[in-house]
Amino acid sequence: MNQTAAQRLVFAMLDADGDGIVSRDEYMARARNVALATGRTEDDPLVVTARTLGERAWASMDADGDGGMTFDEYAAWAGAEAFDTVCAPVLGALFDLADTDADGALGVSEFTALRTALNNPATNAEAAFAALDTNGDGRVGRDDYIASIRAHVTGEGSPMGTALYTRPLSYIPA
Ligand SMILES: [Ca+2]
Ligand SMILES: [Ca+2]
Ligand SMILES: [Ca+2]
Repeated sequence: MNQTAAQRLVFAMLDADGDGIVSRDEYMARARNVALATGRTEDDPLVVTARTLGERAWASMDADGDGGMTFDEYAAWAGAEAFDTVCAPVLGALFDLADTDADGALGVSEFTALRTALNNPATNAEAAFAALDTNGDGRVGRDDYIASIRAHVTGEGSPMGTALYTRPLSYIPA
């Protein structure tokens, strides 16, 4: 999968209502939805961190500040540097919300809760977990998770990214 195709899949996930624009509300709902899915309250320090990093990421992505991000705006922004400075901290913060025992790893149910809260079908999340859990110990580490998404968005190719973002043949839009 080339980088543009990979970015289109990520953009489609961010654009929850499918209108072709990622709104600020759609983006900020991500941290809120993960917090809800993991039973955390708004004043949980990890939730506050995720929200703060999300707001910072949004300010960086919505370059013209009109409250919406088109695919062209996203594609112009996305890349290795944006990932490392902006996306990786957000993904790490969301991972931490799902890591209820704070041991730096997620089991399949925690991972699926995280990714379904982020708009991925459960079957994709389970396939992504299997692709990432290469030693089969039933756990996925924080660094491996972030590195696999980085490989996807920078076009290096990521079995986990392909499993996570590609819609299954049976996918029927809601
Ligand atoms: Ca939208
Ligand atoms: Ca914009
Ligand atoms: Ca854990």
